[in-house]
Amino acid sequence: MSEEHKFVTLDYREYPPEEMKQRAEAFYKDMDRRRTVRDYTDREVPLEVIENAVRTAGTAPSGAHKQPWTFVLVRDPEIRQKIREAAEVEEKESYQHRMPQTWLDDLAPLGTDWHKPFLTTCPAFIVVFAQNYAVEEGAKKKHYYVQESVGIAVGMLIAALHNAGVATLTHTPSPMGFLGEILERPDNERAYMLLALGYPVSDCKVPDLERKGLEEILRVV
Ligand code: IYR
Repeated sequence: MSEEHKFVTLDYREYPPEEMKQRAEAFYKDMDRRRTVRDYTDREVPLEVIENAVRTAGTAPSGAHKQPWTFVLVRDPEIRQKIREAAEVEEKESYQHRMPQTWLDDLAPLGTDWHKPFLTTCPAFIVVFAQNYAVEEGAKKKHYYVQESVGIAVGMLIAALHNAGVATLTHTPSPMGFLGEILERPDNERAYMLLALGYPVSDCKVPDLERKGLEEILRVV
């Protein structure tokens, strides 16, 4: 163990088995109500709520604790319009020419297409950037397991927003290079995902999906 790394006592809480079970079930039931929402009102979400959700995302574990992420909260209507236009150019090309028929068939039940109105109707979105490396005093410093680390952070961000009553939509325009350009991000950052957020329209409809049961996703050996 390296001398210069300080260790502190873990703030660990053990719950009695009954409470443990109750907490696990309650968390699952609440998370099971989360659905990806495509239809938003323009109602503002309090900034403090989004800030705390991003703080939560920033608690994710990461390779060598490099925390290789940047979250850009985009509220400015002009920037959102610009991003929507650029995303729709790429998405139109993807849906019409780049995605094979099997992929389009798989998406058909979800009702998605190249139109991305939510990018301008929702009050804000977060563009998550992955830092492939760091730059310290002009020198490149290595980051590790960047995709895994940022993926975990995004999952925690979605859970944190859901917990606060904020609906989200993971959007992956492809290719995503325009996001770094419009948001003027440095060369070490690559757009990883766009997360639209807000309040669903009243009587919001979502696809009637079923989730795989535990017997399909868990093997105990
Ligand atoms: N990138 C597009 C298309 C898309 C792809 C998958 I896989 C989805 O589950 C949903 C959409 C988009 O973000 O709309």
